[in-house]
Amino acid sequence: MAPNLILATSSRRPVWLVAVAALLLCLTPSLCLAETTVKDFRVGWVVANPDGAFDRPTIGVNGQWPIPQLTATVGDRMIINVHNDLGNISTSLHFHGFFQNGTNHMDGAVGVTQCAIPPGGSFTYDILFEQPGTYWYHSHSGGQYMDGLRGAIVVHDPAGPYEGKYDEEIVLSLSDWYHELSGDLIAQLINVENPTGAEPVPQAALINDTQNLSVPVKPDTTYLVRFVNIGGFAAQYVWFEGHSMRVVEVDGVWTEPADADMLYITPAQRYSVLLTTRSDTSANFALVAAMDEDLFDVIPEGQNSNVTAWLVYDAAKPLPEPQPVDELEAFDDIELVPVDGLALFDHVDHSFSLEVQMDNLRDGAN
Ligand SMILES: *[C@@H]1O[C@H](CO)[C@@H](O)[C@H](O)[C@H]1NC(C)=O
Ligand SMILES: *[C@@H]1O[C@H](CO)[C@@H](O)[C@H](O)[C@H]1NC(C)=O
Ligand SMILES: *[C@@H]1O[C@H](CO)[C@@H](O)[C@H](O)[C@H]1NC(C)=O
Ligand SMILES: *[C@@H]1O[C@H](CO)[C@@H](O)[C@H](O)[C@H]1NC(C)=O
Ligand SMILES: *[C@@H]1O[C@H](CO)[C@@H](O)[C@H](O)[C@H]1NC(C)=O
Ligand SMILES: [Cu+2]
Repeated sequence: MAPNLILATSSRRPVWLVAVAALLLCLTPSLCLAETTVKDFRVGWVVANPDGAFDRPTIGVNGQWPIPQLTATVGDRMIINVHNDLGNISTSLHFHGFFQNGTNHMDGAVGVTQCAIPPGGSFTYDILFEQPGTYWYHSHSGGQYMDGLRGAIVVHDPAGPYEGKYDEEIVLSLSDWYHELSGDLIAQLINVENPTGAEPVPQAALINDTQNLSVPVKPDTTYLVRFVNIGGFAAQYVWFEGHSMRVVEVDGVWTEPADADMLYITPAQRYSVLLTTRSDTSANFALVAAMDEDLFDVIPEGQNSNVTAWLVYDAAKPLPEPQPVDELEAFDDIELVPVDGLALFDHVDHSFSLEVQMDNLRDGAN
């Protein structure tokens, strides 16, 4: 579509020029809804304690943590002026799941597609949201996002197949929390003392970067619940007590509705589900996320591997302790069918084999 092309190639054009272009597009009514938002993000150290253990240095935006959710509609453009106020380390932002066609230098992968933003430095990200769905953004400098620089992105889709089929939207992040800073964790990971490459194990699971979250809901209401795992290592099983889910999106792709009782969501993965609430408000219900313990080499003492949130129908009623489930058996995502109906390619023209091996370096580090 012409308007998208104009905006997509505009990263080096002044904002006023884009504004004039947008104004001209308003002559075609359906195109004039696209918005350009300008944000200033000062990335700096704050202190946070999301698992109730102790305060630790955490990376926030404009003095706040968790960092803000980015919300847009397909066609919107967002200009984010990032200033590195961290003082002692460099940073970057990566917008996970976006193709960045023609804007590779804004992809945030430090040392691969862009230089790091040094302490005291600035960089402007200019993002055109052309893909609908649930995404996230995070630092792509070392393992730094595990220190907190990670948040959800939602791109609304007025032409989407579920438009009008739900009443409200709920965005929930899943993540893992470490008591040590990422620099120390990476040093443990890539180390001669760790020849198997076992990853450091997180101390706690979090929902929305906290524990014991209340999610207010209304009866007889259908919600589009968007889950995004913004964690560093742990995949999580997720389920609602007393409610079932219909999966409708995975990783920015709309799917035919698929019934699910439990999801398995790996770091960086996203799922949207339709959830219809009950008609009566006589009780509240737990929503549980459980880290997949099979990934862990050791279980740290006092680890909070399960985190609970609640669908709160009535804040005056108790928040029930979740019941243990017999088996962690998640929905099989191979069953999902994309709504776009694109046919599979039927044959292979060229194949290349790559042999990948996890091995030790000459100094003994994995
Ligand atoms: C969440 O609730 C549990 C159980 O009451 C408690 O141990 C934990 O400290 C709470 N978490 C936070 C962050 O307050
Ligand atoms: C950077 O500063 C933070 C906050 O003061 C501190 O906790 C951290 O250890 C420092 N990191 C490095 C690599 O110097
Ligand atoms: C990327 O953008 C170019 C130039 O606008 C276009 O020709 C190409 O089809 C795009 N590629 C994809 C995969 O969308
Ligand atoms: C959960 O976090 C998202 C931001 O990622 C926010 O939009 C939402 O309001 C939060 N939900 C609750 C119930 O606090
Ligand atoms: C987390 O929940 C699962 C499912 O109920 C249970 O099997 C597991 O024991 C729980 N883990 C902990 C540490 O309580
Ligand atoms: Cu990512």
